[in-house]
Amino acid sequence: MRFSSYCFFIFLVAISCGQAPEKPVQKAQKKPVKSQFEPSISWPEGMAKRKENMVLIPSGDFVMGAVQEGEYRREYPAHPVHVDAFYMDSTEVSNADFMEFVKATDYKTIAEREIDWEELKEQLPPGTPKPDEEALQPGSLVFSPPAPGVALESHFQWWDWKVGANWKNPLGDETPPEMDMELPVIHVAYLDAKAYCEWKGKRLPTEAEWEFAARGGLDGQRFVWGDEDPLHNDTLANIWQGEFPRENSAADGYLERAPVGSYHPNGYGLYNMAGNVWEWCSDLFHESYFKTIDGTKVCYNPIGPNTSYDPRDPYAIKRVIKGGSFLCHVSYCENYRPSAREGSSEDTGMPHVGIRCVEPVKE
Ligand SMILES: [Ca+2]
Ligand SMILES: [Ca+2]
Repeated sequence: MRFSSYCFFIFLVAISCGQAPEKPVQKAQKKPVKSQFEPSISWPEGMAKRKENMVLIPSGDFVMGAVQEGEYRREYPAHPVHVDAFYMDSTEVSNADFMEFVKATDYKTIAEREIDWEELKEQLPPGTPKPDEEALQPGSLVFSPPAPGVALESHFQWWDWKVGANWKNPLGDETPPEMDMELPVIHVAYLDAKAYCEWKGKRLPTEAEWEFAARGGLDGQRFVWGDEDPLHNDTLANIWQGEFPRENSAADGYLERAPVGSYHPNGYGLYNMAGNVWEWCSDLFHESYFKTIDGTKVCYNPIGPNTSYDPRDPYAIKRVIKGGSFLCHVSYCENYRPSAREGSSEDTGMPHVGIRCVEPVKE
């Protein structure tokens, strides 16, 4: 078991509105990425378009990746992809959903387990000194806005390791607050998310499934609702308004998480595919994965690369996360676009990363 939550703390490596910006803040007109590919969507006949809290995502072809110039390097090149039909949870997994799982199984998330130094040091460069015992107690990372005047050259300045932080106690308070069961579960690692989905008889989406579903039938658009920039409309998604990471006006109604099912759903009836909390996918994260794909042919149901590599954090094994979170703002990152893709260490829970499951369509 890796414990890269702690590696993350040691090496000052972060995700999300949590990574160094790769492109300048600018809202200039950008040119569309050219594609000769014609998208298509086909609804399977005789399939229920809804079941329980899931919606049917039809099979279809789409252009995966950046829809215009100027996005992050890892979103290029855009390429044609086909995904088969599947059902997807219409909302992020809530605390109530996760509580049901924990009560039935006595499951402990990784953030609730002791950190084994012997295991941890295998993931660290030789000679890394053993940290204080306190730092090896169960915990997770919490968002902590830096004080005025502090330079912002490192995202380390807004992430703190907090003993006792976990999905039931997001800030690691001495007296945990009463849980809001309608909020999306957080501080869950990929391995926790996978365990939850499997218990439900479901699985995590592939990155291709997630992105196809997020587009909601609007192929070639920058956002899940179309082209309107959420900088100019506070009703579209739960993201950050103001100057990241110090000032959040919460003009969209939420400083942190919004209840699952908030805001308008996308074209398939999926809520919060942009913002609120990131969502785990099953694919390993490789920064250059798209460059290895033959874009002259349609790629059928891709499941991602065989290896993980993030040049910003080369020691970690990462999985793809999609959708961005309440911490995303274009002044630092713009990860609430459906083509945006990030990697997060598979054994690391974060206060802005959650879960959404899918289920195959049984013929
Ligand atoms: Ca917000
Ligand atoms: Ca989300």
